[in-house]
Amino acid sequence: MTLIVWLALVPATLCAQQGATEIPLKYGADRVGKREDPAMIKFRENRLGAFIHWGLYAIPGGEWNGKVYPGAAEWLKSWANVPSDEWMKLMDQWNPTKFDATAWAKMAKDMGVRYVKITTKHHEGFCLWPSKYSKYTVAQTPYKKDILGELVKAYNKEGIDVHFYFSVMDWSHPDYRSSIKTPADSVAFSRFLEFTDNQLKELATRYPTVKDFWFDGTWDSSIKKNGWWTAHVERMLKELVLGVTINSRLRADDYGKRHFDSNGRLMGDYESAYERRLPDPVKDLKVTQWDWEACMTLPENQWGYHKDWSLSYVKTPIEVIDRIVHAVSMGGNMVVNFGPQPDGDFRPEEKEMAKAVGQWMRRYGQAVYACDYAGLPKQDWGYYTRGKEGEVYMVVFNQPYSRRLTVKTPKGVTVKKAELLTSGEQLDVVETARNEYNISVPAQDQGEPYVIRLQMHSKEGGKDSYRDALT
Ligand code: FHN
Repeated sequence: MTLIVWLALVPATLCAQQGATEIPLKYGADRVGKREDPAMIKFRENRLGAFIHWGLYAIPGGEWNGKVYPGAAEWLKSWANVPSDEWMKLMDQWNPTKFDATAWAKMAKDMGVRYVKITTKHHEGFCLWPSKYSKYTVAQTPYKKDILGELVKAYNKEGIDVHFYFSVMDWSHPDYRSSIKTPADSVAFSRFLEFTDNQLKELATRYPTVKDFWFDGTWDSSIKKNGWWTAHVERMLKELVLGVTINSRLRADDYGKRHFDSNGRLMGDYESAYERRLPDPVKDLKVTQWDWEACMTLPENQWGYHKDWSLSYVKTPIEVIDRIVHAVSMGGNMVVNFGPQPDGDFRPEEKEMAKAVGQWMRRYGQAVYACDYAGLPKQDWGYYTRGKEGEVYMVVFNQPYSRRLTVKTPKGVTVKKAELLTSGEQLDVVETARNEYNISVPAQDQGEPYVIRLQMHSKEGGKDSYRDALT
């Protein structure tokens, strides 16, 4: 049996379906299992993305009328109870003189991200493109220009895919309802859904290179009760943009069940519930059955620009890299958030993080891009990933005092060779017990998380060199 065959068996085992009674659904999952077309494979192989949260909220940066609110800056309108017409006056100050789409794209390229998710419209309702369906857009600001269009062009020029974040919940729209209590609400909300359809069609046709729509603000009961509409949006966008991917957060089924339908099947193309958290690498292996994407902030919970980051712990670049690799080791993507300043520049902490992640990715990206769950039991030193050719990487975050890294293999699988990815230094491989090995750490301290490439062999029906204990 080849190593690849052994690895291919792992998800199949995990996928075993339980024989539950099927609930008939009109608006449930369109598919069972992962999409395997070229666009989805590209989405998956990209593995590392950046999130851009940029809107009017960047201007007050968490402060309203002299009071600093510690909550997420993009929710300030809600924290400070600011009426929409007052909030929208911020548009008069939207003039990001330092905004340079080419520089943003270069920074993303240097960081090693393969895609960028941009907030076309966040909950506040301000549109980064000149939508003809709203008066709250970049076109009505002193800046005037189509920010989204500039970014799509610049990122694509660097070979970076662009994904559109879109909040269905829109605090600026008079017809939005969080719940439907009266027939009048129902009429207003129908108008709102039509407006949303128009904006989405506009985005899909104005920017045809868009690769993904990432929906947010879909948790209200008004939307959950209109599962048909979420299924319709997915289909509509897929007809407009060939290969486009859609996150699970958009969807609700006939019974208002979100992400996974009433039969437990994923709706949309990938699970997007992992926000500021990750699956447990030992207990949550079920996530390897579907595509998924996690997103993270640098402070605990700030997506848009907040002027005072001292209010929260800010993650170090190594912690960011740890989360990226953790996600990939469980078959997911990671998206790292940026909240640009109102002047269009990035704060120094974000620039430093992007630079450090980029330096690491240039050395070790081979163990991240196009990699997947390796099917080996988790060890304390870090994470395994598996490359497209079946090669296994050990990404070492915790260097043990014993200077020995434990590797445990399934029955019949042996470790033949271990080498340091950067220099090719051969590391000792010692078989210490049945299906258990010690790999020596590199002679020199690497001073950063490093990667070891393993050469493994799987023998069909081969005999183990240890006798089964008859106990
Ligand atoms: O409320 C938003 C939040 O501001 C941010 O955009 C995140 C990103 O995943 N999504 C929502 C909360 O789930």
